[in-house]
Order: sequence, then C-alpha cells, then structure tokens
Amino acid sequence: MTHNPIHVFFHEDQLHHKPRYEWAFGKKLPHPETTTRADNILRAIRSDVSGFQVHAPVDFPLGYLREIHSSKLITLYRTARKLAPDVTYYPSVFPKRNHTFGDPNKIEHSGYFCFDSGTPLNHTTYNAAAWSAACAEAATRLILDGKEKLSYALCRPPGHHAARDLFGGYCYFNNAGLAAHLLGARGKVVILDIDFHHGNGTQSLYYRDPNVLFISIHGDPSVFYPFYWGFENEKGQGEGEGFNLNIPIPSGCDGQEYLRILRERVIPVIQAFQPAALVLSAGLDTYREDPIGKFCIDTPDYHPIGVELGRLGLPTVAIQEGGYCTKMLGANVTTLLRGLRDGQTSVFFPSTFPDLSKS
Ligand code: SP5
Ligand code: ZN
Repeated sequence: MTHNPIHVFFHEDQLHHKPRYEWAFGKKLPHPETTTRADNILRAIRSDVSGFQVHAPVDFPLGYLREIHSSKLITLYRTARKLAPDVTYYPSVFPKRNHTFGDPNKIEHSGYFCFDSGTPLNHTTYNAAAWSAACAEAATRLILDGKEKLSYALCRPPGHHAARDLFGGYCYFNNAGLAAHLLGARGKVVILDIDFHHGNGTQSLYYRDPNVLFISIHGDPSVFYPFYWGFENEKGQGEGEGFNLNIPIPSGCDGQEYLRILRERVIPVIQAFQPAALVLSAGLDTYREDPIGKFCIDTPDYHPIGVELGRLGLPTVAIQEGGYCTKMLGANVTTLLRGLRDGQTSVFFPSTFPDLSKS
C-alpha cells in the first residue's frame, strides 16, 4: 500500500544549543540531550524518501510563545543571549517562589525560573529553543489547515517539562503545549505524553482547562525524575478537574504490557472525551536500552503502539520529546510514525474537523 509522505519539520539553528554536561544525582555527567539525537533521527527519516518529507519552519514563533509562556521567562532567555560564547550558565540558586521574586534581566536570577541543574543557558539557547517551538507550530499549521492528518515536529531541545514561567528537564519552551494551544481553535484537544518522564510542564499549562485532556504514562515519580509531579492523585483543578490523567508505572514495562495499558486505560478515556485532535508528546526514552529511561520497549513494539493511537482516527501532531539511545533513536521514531500512519489508514477518517457551529 502506498501512503502520502509524513511531513517533518526541523531547523538547522536548533543544533546550535549544545549543553555538554549536566549535574544529576550528585555527579557531573555528559549531557544526554545531544545534537547527535537530531542528526540520527534526520538520517533515518531521509533514508525513506517516499515515507517522509523534511521542511524548515519559516516563521519565528515569538508571538505564539507569548501565549503560553510568561514574558519574564522569554526575557530571561533573551538575557542569556548576551552571555559570552564560551559560557554555559547553570542556575545555582533555586529560591522558594512565595518568598521572593526573580528579575529576568539578571542571569544570576535564572534559578528563579528553573527547577533543575541539567538545563543550562548559553547565548544560543533562546534561538535554538524558539526554532524548536517553530517546528511544532509549522507541523500544527498543516493539521489545522486540514491538509494533512499526521505531521511530526523534530523538536530539539524538547519541551514537555517546561511550564508557563519555569524551565527544566532539558526543556525551555513547551512545544506540545503550543501545538495544543493552536489546535484549540478546532475544538477539544487530547495531549498524550508517552515520554518515559512525566510531562510536568504540559500538565501545569492545562491543569485548569476542561478542553484539553492531558494524559501521561511514565516511570513512577516516587523513583524517577521529575520526582515531585506525575502522581495518580493529580487530577486537574477547578473546571479542569477530571481532565488530567497520570499513569505512573513500574520500571521494566515491556511492549506487551505497554500496549495493554494503552488499550485498557488510555484509549477508552480518549474516546469518551471526543477530542478534535491529538498531540502526541513522543519521547522515545521508553526504549529498552535507553541510558536514562527504565522501561523495556523494543524497536518493533513502537509500530503497534503507533497503530493503536492512529486508529483513534484523530488529526495528529507528533512532537519529539526525549529519547537518549542515539544509536536506535532514528529507528524508534520512524517505527512509531509509520505505526501512526498505518493505524490512521486502517480506519474511517472524517475529511474535516467537526463543524463547531452545529454543536
Ligand atoms: C525531555 C526529557 O526526557 N527530560 C529528562 C530529564 C531527566 N533528567 C534527569 C535524569 C538525569 C540522568 N542522567 C544520566 C546520564 C547517563 N549518561
Ligand atoms: Zn524523558
């Protein structure tokens, strides 16, 4: 069976942000969020010329970023542009919010806007992270226009740990949050986060919003990063209560078990919500040999996982999040995307978004 190619978005400037190390678990470690990750994904994508088409986003997304992030957070990244080229700034004082304030014009105050020591700033970070978000915007635009039913943003740096005015977890701008925000023009949106880590930033953006259902399947935060978010009892607040679903699972989860969780605990919830579109926060650090994640999913398993989600028959934007086994990252991403496409092809697909004026 022949398919239309999947449209992929990536901008070369995303490669200028190159953190070399992180501070984690009391150690200075080589930084896992490398440019090689993007190189290897692109290589796998380019080796299938009929399956994928790569585009560079053209619009710098500052206006849209202001709709989901505070102007102070954006100012801080712009302050970091003035750092000397050889300086990588690790925030080192993390005050408790209610006792103080942060001045985003001072790089020394960066810790006010940050929650970990693995997410440094340098003079290129703002530009790279903004182009990463631009990929999410361009991929979403294609879906919004009704031109395509599946698109992929090769977002790097990733985004799902970044909140409105807080960064961390290698993330600066919340790319999936931006996609959901834009898709909101068409109706209710579900964000499914399949990264190994809980998407605390995305959760916080939509915690009070009944029109965006956030679902995250992740390593149990009582053991794994980000430690302070991602528990089952976080269910949303106010009008958004009941529209946040955390599914923490023990380490060692394999493809079979993961599919079972999708079929029994995730798909029925999405179907009951009746969203107009799906944003998939696609982290591949669930892979069995990932150096950070501790699940046991094998490369071929990403196909049926994609099929299961594609069969929802929803216009879908896939957003790259984590995934640190660089050797297999390209194969894992392309297998997941082919699964999504094959799943969509196998079901009836309405040609347009539902007509909101009639509901
Ligand atoms: C987007 C995303 O997946 N962020 C994850 C951030 C996790 N950071 C804390 C884990 C640090 C583990 N570092 C181990 C390095 C092994 N070489
Ligand atoms: Zn992750």
